[in-house]
Amino acid sequence: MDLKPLTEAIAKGNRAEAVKLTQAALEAGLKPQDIVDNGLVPGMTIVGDKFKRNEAFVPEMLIAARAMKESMALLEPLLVKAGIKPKYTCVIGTVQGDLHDIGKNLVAMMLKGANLGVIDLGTNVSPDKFIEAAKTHNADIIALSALLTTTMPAMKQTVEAAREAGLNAKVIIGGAPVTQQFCDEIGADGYSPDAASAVDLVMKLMAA
Ligand code: B1M
Repeated sequence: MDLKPLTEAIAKGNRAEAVKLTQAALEAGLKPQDIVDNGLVPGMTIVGDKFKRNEAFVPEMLIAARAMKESMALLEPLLVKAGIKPKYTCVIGTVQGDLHDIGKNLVAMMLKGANLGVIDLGTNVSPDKFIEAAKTHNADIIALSALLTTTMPAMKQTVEAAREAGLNAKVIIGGAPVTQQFCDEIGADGYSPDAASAVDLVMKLMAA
């Protein structure tokens, strides 16, 4: 079965069509993992690429992510049953003192869209909470978001805490006031300017 129409339904955020085509793909005997990798993920990639080129905006991303979520609801129980887990796990949160979560949620959605396991710790997350969650979930990535210049130091503290704990996880950072220069200064493993590029960054770090 051709999965291109499913990819298009995700990219357009057409929930009903995405669910129908996911069901049809299952009935045609396709493996759930193949449906995720070759049907759903490419749909989110299309939206992410458009977002990077300023051809799509936050609402389009949210609508596509919702379609992906509904299709995943059909596939997830089957993936769990087959013992298939996402290849990489990421814990994500907005750093201590900071309650902004719109950008962080978009990053989480894009990472989920790329089929990563995402544990969202919410907002106002202390360095200790990040480290504890990274240990509990054996995270490959710790993703920190900050929207306030006053909370950027909490990113530095979290990077330091991750290093002190001897974690192998890569720490990535982002948010409107954050820059590559700041990333270099605090010794984080990577910076991404937007949610779609965060996926590229994670894939690059995991491949390295
Ligand atoms: Co606040 N706020 N806010 N705010 N707020 C800003 C950030 C501000 C720039 C407004 C301004 O003064 N012009 C300013 C910060 C100034 C500064 O520090 N330089 C500010 C302030 C001062 C405050 C308060 C202190 C106001 C007050 O109470 N006096 C207060 C702080 C509360 C707190 O956090 N402790 C506050 C509160 C709030 C609301 C609660 C009202 C609300 C947040 C609601 C929510 O998030 N649930 C809010 C909002 C909405 C904003 C603005 C208007 C919009 C932020 C946003 O969601 N943008 C913002 C002004 C603005 O940006 N125009 C402002 C959309 C979002 C999609 O973009 O989050 O940048 P962004 O995410 C992008 C990228 O940055 C990147 O990807 C996303 C998508 O591409 N990205 C990552 C984000 N995280 C990433 C992580 C990554 C990679 C990429 O890797 C891990």
